Amino acid sequence: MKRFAAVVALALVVSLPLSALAHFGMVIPDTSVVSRQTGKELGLSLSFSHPFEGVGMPLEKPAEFSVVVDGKKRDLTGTLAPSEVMGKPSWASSFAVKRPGVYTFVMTPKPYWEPAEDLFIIHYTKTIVPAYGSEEGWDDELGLKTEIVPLTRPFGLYAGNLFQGVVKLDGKAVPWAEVEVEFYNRDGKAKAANEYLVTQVVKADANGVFSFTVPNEGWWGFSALNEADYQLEAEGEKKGVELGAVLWVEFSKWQG
Ligand SMILES: [Cu+2]
Repeated sequence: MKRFAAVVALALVVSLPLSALAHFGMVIPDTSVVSRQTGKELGLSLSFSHPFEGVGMPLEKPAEFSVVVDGKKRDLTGTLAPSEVMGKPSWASSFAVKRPGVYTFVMTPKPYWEPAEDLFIIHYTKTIVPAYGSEEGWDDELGLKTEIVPLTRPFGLYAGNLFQGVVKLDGKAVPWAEVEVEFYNRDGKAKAANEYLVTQVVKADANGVFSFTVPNEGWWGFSALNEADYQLEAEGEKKGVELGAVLWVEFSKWQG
């Protein structure tokens, strides 16, 4: 009986590919830096996806989408328009960046019920966009339920740079937090020789600080995962909630 249970458990593990686990909330602006050259109109794409594999999931209209600059928050939920990312329902927004500053865009999705993992998923997703030469406030903590506070300035980065951040949950650093890292394989050109190369994993240290050296240019997502201290109901039962603190950062190719 014990042996049978072990075989069933093994079969379950084997049948659930690693890739099914690495969902990422995504907030991808059409430029990582706003300048006179790019113009003030910034388009943003919000989705819930498997960024390396290009497999989308439907994203319900987020509970909130906002931008924080100089400690002030502006609600942009009303600007969200239905869109499509990786063939699945997603959302698009557009924001006019009129003044210099560091603009942090934050998506708070509604809880996503994932039957395959028997839990809800909420990925608090941030992307930090500087405008017109300003860099004040790139390391601000917004006070989200969970978030990655960057220690490396999260823009103006080269591929090959080391990226560091602190994982916070309820305002406190999370020792040994697990952070998943994934490349946004937008054109599908990147190939993974095996499934471990799709999502990479790093753990924070005793102070909640994680470090990762990014190998290639493009957008990279960092997702720190923690279990919520509350449950939500699905299928008539209380279920666990995975809280993700997601940060998207663009790395540029060295020129010259
Ligand atoms: Cu998924």
